[in-house]
Amino acid sequence: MLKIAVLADLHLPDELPSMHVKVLQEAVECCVREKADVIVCAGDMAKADAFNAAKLLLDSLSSVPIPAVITQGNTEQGIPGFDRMIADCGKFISPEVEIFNAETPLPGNRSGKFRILVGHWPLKELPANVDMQIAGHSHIDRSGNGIEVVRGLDPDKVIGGAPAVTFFTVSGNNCQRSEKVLPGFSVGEWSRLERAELLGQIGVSVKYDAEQELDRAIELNIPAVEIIHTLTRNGSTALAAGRYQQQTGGAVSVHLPDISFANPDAAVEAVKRGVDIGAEQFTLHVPKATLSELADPADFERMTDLFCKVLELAPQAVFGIENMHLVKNETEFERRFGYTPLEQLKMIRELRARLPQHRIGALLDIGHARNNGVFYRKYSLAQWYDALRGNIVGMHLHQVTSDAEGYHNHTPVTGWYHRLISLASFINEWRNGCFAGAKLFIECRGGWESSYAMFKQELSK
Ligand SMILES: [Mn+2]
Repeated sequence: MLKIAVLADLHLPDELPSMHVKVLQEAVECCVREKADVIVCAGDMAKADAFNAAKLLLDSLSSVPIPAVITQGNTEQGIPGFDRMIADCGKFISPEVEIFNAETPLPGNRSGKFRILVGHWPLKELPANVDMQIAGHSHIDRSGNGIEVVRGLDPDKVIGGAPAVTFFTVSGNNCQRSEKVLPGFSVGEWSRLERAELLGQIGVSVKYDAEQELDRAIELNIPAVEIIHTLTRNGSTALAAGRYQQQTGGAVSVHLPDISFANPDAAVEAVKRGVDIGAEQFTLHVPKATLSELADPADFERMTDLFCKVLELAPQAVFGIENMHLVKNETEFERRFGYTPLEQLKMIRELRARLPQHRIGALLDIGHARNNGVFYRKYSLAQWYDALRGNIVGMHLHQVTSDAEGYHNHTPVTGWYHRLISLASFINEWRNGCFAGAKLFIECRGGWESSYAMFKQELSK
């Protein structure tokens, strides 16, 4: 009998420390605890260009007395010298089983042993001279026709369940598969009290019909609502917001319009209307200005002046400055400001320096952080949480979907571990206190009902 442990798709970044490093340690410990005979890495364990991460991976694996077979994923093909680093990890032979990575030529003649091929990409069809393929890449578990795909370990990408080590126990021609989920990534581990606490942070973004949506929020006793500023022009919104606050004790936030040099006063009237309807919190985007418009420190100061003019109108309120995402046709260099955690923090720090009595922080739009062009490769969700820790006053959440036309924001949230946003990393950071009670507003096109119902059901168990 032989027990094989499979690690895959961790996407370990070079910027250490991070949640992913902890996952690596726990995954390796899990292999030891479960008495694996061999560890198989099915690719994409380290991010592209992440040389230090690749070294850390190999160091962790060599710190335990278990042999390893490692194959290269698409990301590792970009790490200089990775192929040489794993040259000794091309195969594993036991009396019963032989395991080859995709880089090692398969011996032509069969030895009669159970033969496993480890590749990053799942094959369409199993070659005749192989009994089983182990693969990663798709971040979701799949099993059939001898091709075994594992969901892997990345808390930002894992689909269908929490990050897991997959085990195969081979005995003769029989192979049993099982998963060991890593601790810390599932609300099922939480106490009833913790689940209720998170549900108490989940609010909704009112975008269409303020009266109808606020009355529904009263019915469902939703603890917070964010109202888009255009709806506050209507007198009936003020009445409905009053009803909502009175009957639920919930918090009202207003999403303000963008401030830009072209439209410097856009948010002035909106914040006044927000104060009138009793808003405790406001969301403002980072400045709607290009990098070149803000390059000169004098221009950045001029923009900060415009923001201060708005913030001064509501000294009692909390202000969340929202990150934005790279949009079509924008390049890394010719784009607007505010697509990285550092830019979001820069704006927040400027404002705090100017208005020390105000409460100003980050409104982290998780969906925008995910759908962020080239920047997603640099700043995964776990890295956003890390960078903004201690500064988050609110969040927006929607799912991101992709098709032939590209990525789409503001689609409904249907579960914890879905494409393209997996909330395993969020679950982990929530317990670390990263979000410190900040409200999480569901912000979906077409309404929040189904997404809210999902969270309510999951967190009321
Ligand atoms: Mn948003």
